[in-house]
Amino acid sequence: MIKTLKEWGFPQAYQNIFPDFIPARIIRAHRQKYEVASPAGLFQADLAGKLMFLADDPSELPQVGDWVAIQPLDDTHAYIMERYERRAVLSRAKVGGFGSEQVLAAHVDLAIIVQSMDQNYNLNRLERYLVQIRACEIQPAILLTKSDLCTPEELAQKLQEVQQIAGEARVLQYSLFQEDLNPILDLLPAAQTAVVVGSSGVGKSSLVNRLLGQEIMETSAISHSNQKGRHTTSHRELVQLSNGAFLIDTPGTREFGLSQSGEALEMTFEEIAELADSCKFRGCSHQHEPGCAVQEALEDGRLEWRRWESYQKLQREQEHFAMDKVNRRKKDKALGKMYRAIQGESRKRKGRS
Ligand SMILES: Nc1nc2c(ncn2[C@@H]2O[C@H](COP(=O)(O)OP(=O)(O)OP(=O)(O)O)[C@@H](O)[C@H]2O)c(=O)[nH]1
Ligand SMILES: [Mg+2]
Ligand SMILES: [Zn+2]
Repeated sequence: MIKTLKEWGFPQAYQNIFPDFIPARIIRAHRQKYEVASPAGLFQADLAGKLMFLADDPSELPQVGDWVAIQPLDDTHAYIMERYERRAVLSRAKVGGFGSEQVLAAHVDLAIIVQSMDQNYNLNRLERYLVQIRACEIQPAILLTKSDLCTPEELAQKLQEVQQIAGEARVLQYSLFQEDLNPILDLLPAAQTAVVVGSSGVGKSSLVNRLLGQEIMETSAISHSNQKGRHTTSHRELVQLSNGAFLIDTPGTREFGLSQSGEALEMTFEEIAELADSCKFRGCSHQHEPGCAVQEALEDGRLEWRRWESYQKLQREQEHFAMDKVNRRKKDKALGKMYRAIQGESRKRKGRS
């Protein structure tokens, strides 16, 4: 429960924005049922009508991690009256969403990408997470779990491969049997918020429980990770560790679609961006042009084919998302126009009768 707002990282600048209500943080969200923590205690909360109607996009609705202003109804129930403006938001492309995004968590400082060192281990997928997280302007870190399932040689190799693609992101290993949690706790300063993301079964909730020192999150009885089977965690949830840091557990993601662009792709594939700078032609597509530094580096092995293919795939995906977004906006606009025209027509008719 919130003791002081400062300990919870409530931004100073928000202090006098909604003076009639109590500030609270969303700790659980399931469809439009919320649980919030506030200096006045924990509440089950519903959205006030205004918030529901004003949201022209579901991503505007409060999500786990959001700061909101509440009006208690009694000791256990409240209405969410307002949502404070968001700092960093972790989002992804909505599956089949035609260029729309889904917000996974709000006011996030760090995103820990969890991958287990069994069949879940996949560098392309790590790169996808890195790009999207960086595009959201959130600091990424990588945690390789289930290190007990690897031989020491495999472990060393995987750590090295991941270090190579991680850039400035911290890379850590973890196993349920590991005693020392300090390297992970070092990532999590008091009052900061980290979200754990990754496929189902990689051990996200087990880790959160370990860090809490309590079995709060439900975890799977089967220890192998899967991407197709049932998810154990069904909703996102925010908890506070005894060191004062916040952690958001999330259900395993099957698809972590790219929804943003910007510098994140170049940041994640630095060697490709550097090579592209020395191509002979500006605007080189790195396919068949003479003097293409990328093609040369691929031929002499300085650039890995896997990296190049992964980069191209993510780039295409970003472009598709941007295009879908433009098309969806156009369609929405056209629909809005049609709707207004129909309304105008019916008003005219009413005026006549
Ligand atoms: N061998 C081994 N098993 C682990 C480790 N960490 C977690 N597990 C097991 O992996 C299984 C899945 O763990 P969960 O924590 O439920 O996975 P999750 O990532 O939260 O999965 P979802 O909630 O479905 O997204 C459980 O049976 C854990 O006991 C580890 O370090 N080593
Ligand atoms: Mg879980
Ligand atoms: Zn080129």
